[in-house]
Amino acid sequence: MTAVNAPGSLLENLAIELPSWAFGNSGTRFKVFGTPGTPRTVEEKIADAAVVNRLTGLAPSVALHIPWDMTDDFSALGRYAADHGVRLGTINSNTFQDDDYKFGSLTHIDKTVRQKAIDHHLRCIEVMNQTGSRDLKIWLADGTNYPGQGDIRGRQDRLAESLATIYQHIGDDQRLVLEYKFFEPAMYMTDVPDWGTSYTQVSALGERAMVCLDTGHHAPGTNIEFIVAQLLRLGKLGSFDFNSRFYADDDLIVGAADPFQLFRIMCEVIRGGGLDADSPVALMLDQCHNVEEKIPGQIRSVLNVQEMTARALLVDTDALAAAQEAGDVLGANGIVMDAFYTDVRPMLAQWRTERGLPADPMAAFAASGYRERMATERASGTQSSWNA
Ligand code: PSV
Ligand code: MN
Repeated sequence: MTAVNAPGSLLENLAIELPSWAFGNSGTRFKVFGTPGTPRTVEEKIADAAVVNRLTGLAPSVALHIPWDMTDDFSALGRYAADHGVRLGTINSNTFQDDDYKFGSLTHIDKTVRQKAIDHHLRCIEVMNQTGSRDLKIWLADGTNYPGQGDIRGRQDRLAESLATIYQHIGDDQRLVLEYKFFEPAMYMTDVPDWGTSYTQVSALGERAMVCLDTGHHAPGTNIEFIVAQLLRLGKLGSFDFNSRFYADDDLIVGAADPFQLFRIMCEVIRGGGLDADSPVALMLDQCHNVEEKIPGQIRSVLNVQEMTARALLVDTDALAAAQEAGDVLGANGIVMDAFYTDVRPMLAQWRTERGLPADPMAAFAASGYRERMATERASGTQSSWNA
């Protein structure tokens, strides 16, 4: 077995995409707190994301949100990102902040509103053509609050029709990934609430349409690693949005609420080939840092994913298979728990040092003076937030 930290280990393949919106201000329904030095432009968000990559070697790409990150020249933005050592990744569409979408977007009963939402996605594909992005990620706020408010079946049919129109414009090297979420903002019925609905809808489209699994979008107690295993088995797991939750869609730092769950998910990712060199699975973060600092928040997040991946790679799979075959329940469980309880942090510090990275990226960021420099340089202007 290759050592977890040896060259050639699957750990080398770990790449985590950062969301541009994690670097802007965010909050709850009650308050959005600003932080000194928060980016004011998409370029500044990319510059901050590049710092995370420079210090960890784990985050080579940045996802954009349209229209939040709209700019005149996406080719130039791509060059800007490359100059900072990162590339532009997934393009996220936004059909949830326009009055026309009050009763839905791709599912809306009014054809003109549906067409407007479809056109927005076609614009996103044009952006992808300029940025060289592979994935169009669709998350819909569509749903209803009261029984009877909408025709559940009719909305599914319209969704299928709208997605088919968008999918026709997806290029040969591009993909459409459909994210599901069980509630919010709609409270009674969400049009894409679960992996089964997303799977059903993308399966009808074709090979280049896949499911996006956001770890925060499940009911409490859901066995997420089972869904991971199933989607990988079906060849339809396109991407992850990593974050963690205590109560609802909390968008907290991945691995903060339940590192054991993240470990179990990474075990299934590895088991299903999700870390192999030719894997179609994109690992992304979808988080918001409401009260903590944003850049260290993102550094901590990618390190958490790396830590749980390293622990998952420690599972002695041969011994586990033997224990399973022998019906050795506690032996099998012990093998998994041994891996989970192993402190891999010294080994990962060494992994970083060998690659010319700081052994402690959190300390390196604190000592870099970047935070203080940005607070001065970005003192004026309007800080980015959840708006266009
Ligand atoms: C809303 O729940 C959400 O967090 C979805 O998870 C999307 O991925 C994200 O916003 C960006 O649109
Ligand atoms: Mn998400």
